[in-house]
Amino acid sequence: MAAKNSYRFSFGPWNISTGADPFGPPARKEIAFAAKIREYKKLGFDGVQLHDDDAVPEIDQDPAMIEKSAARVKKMLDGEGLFAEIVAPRLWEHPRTIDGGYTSNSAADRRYAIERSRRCIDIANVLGCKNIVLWLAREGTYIREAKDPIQSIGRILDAVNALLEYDRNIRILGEMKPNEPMDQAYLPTPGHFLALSYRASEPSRVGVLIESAHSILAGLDPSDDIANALWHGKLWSVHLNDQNGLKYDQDKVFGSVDLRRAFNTVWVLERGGYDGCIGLDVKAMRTTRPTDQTKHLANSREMFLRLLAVVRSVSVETVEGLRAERDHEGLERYILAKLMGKEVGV
Ligand code: 3MF
Ligand code: MG
Repeated sequence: MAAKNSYRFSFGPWNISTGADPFGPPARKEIAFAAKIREYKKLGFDGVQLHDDDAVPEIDQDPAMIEKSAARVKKMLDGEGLFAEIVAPRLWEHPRTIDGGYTSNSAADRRYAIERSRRCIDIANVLGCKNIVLWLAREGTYIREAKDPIQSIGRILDAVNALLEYDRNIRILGEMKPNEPMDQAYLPTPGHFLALSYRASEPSRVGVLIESAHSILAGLDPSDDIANALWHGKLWSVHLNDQNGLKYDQDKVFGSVDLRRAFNTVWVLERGGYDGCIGLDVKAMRTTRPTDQTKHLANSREMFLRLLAVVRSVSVETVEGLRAERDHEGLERYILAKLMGKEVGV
């Protein structure tokens, strides 16, 4: 596969945050949406990932008003030379989706979740964006008995189909995560969602966004998850970040925990011909000072580009030769030496 020359980078405005966590109040002041948008170009980003209510905070108003507000955001993005890469319905913060949206036991709440997702598509259309991301945050349970697990899978498929039918041009990207906020999520990995995609009314419009930390939380290597989705021709976006073991979702700087894992992620994206945006879903550390609150984004982008240079310096012939010889120790040394940089006398 021919190497590409350049990648486009994206992130969501939620990645510039106050540092509030479940145990403590904000550590920094909230930055206005418009001010966040002005940071993108300075940081080397062109794509904006949005929730429906990032774009239109009063999401429960009349559809015509929603489109009007979205048009203002489109103007704002155009003014900065930015584009909307994805829009995601934020179903997990609304009182009517408290027990899940598509899989809620309440028929009225399920209807709300689908209606809300249609509004998200309306917003995406105004923004000129075709990618609708579904992070199924509350589609799961705290205790297994709380919902019917078989029926729930069918309900998620029904929701996907309802959205495909609502708009013939959009694509649905499942962003899967095994846990948090729920104890167990339905369809916990990209592989689960890919299986579902083939049962959708139009499988060619259903794919995935893969987040490194979510794969790690499921005990999987992000590069293998990514490879699987690339093989299916269904990797349409990524959230690169890092994660220190199995605990709450950390959204650390890309490559900051496991450089080799990040190297393999870049390798598979580059060599697998990935042509989507390099999305970053990273959080600043809680105690970061306001003046430094976008450094984690710049650092993650730089890590990607530096690892890309390393990937491109790896000789395919050398790797193939070592594979053919079954010299995995030699291959290990070759890769580690690449990651360590310049050879020094030992
Ligand atoms: C949670 C996530 C989410 C999604 C976002 C867009 C808040 O672990 O990763 O970030 O990425 O909602 O789908
Ligand atoms: Mg994410």
